[in-house]
Amino acid sequence: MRQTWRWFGPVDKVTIADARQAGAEGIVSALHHVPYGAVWTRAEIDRRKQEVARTADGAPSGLAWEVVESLPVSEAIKTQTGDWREHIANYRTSLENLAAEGLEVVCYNFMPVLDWTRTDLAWRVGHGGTTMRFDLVDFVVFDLHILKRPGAVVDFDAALLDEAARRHATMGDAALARLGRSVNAGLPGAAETASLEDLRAQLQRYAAIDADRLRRCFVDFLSEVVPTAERLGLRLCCHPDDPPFPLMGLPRIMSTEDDYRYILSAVDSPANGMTFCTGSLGARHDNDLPGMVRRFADRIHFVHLRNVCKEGTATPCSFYEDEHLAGDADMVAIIDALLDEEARRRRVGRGDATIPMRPDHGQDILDDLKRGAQPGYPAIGRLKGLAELRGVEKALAAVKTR
Ligand code: DNO
Repeated sequence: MRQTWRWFGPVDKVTIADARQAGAEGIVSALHHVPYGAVWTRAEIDRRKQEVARTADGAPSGLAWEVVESLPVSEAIKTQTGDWREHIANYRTSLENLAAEGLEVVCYNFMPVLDWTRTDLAWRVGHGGTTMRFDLVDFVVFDLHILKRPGAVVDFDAALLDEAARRHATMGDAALARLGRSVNAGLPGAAETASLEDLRAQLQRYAAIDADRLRRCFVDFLSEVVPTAERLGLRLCCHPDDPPFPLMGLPRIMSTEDDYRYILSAVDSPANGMTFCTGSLGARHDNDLPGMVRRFADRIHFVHLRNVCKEGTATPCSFYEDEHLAGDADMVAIIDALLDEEARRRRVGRGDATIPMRPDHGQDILDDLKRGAQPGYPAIGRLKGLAELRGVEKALAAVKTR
């Protein structure tokens, strides 16, 4: 696999030089400053390429921007309202521009309103470092008592509502404010600190959109952009819902094996692929991760390797982000299946036989605790994850060639 590393651009407190020292071979990035729905121009794409190509002292970094994460799909497109047709045309233009600048792999997601969602961005783990956590009870407290979403009570059973009421009674203003900030961090545009009012307005946009309707909007979007991607030799790859279940009454339609099967066959093209995120998909017991790698193998264009530890056997459940080789997912079996797919692609002469992967997230350890990088994207925690994953890959590859 190609060992890549996510970089958020010059604002990222983890530098390109750090990525190089961590052993990354390529960079995953996006034009985070461009508003959703607008065109990514060649000039802006080129600027990011130049930023990746050099370290802060001007020396060549030896790294290139290899994967786009994400080219965002606007809420207008997802709901087919407002300027959605123009946004789709712009999406196609952005794909043209990315291809002209030499990029081939484009990750995106189709989650309404929220991107990833956690209730604690710095949950203390046994070794003294911190990690991100989704606590279902805290989330219910947020939904009922902070967001005060009308009708939220019908989404939860009596036992969970009781527990949330008890938890809420123990929480002071500071704890509630912190919870609100943690959930907000996963909202697109979180940098502009989306307010609760904005969130309520966004939810309102989805009042008449159920899972079936959202799925139709998704297929319509893909029918428009996948032919362009195919013609340009691009590989689009949809990231799964994180977490993989509905939140705040919003439908989520990329959470399970059936969800992916439906979307990949609805627009059946190699350009319509999957970002295989073990951490997101791994937060459900009914997702058989190594089996899914084998069944979707030829459409996996990008891989996020991360591991969660689930608490409870139901969906939804609480979970926290464990170390890359700890947690519930059988990382060795997953990497084994990915290496088999790479070998198969090489046998059939596919140009994309080396699949880009990145160590997804990492716990904050050692100096990470002082650096204040993007939530989930510390330098040392990810370096450690990448080192462990690289070791697994190397060992499995050696066994396979024996
Ligand atoms: C979180 C990430 C997601 C991902 C998007 C892809 O850390 O995995 O935000 O980038 O969902 O579109």
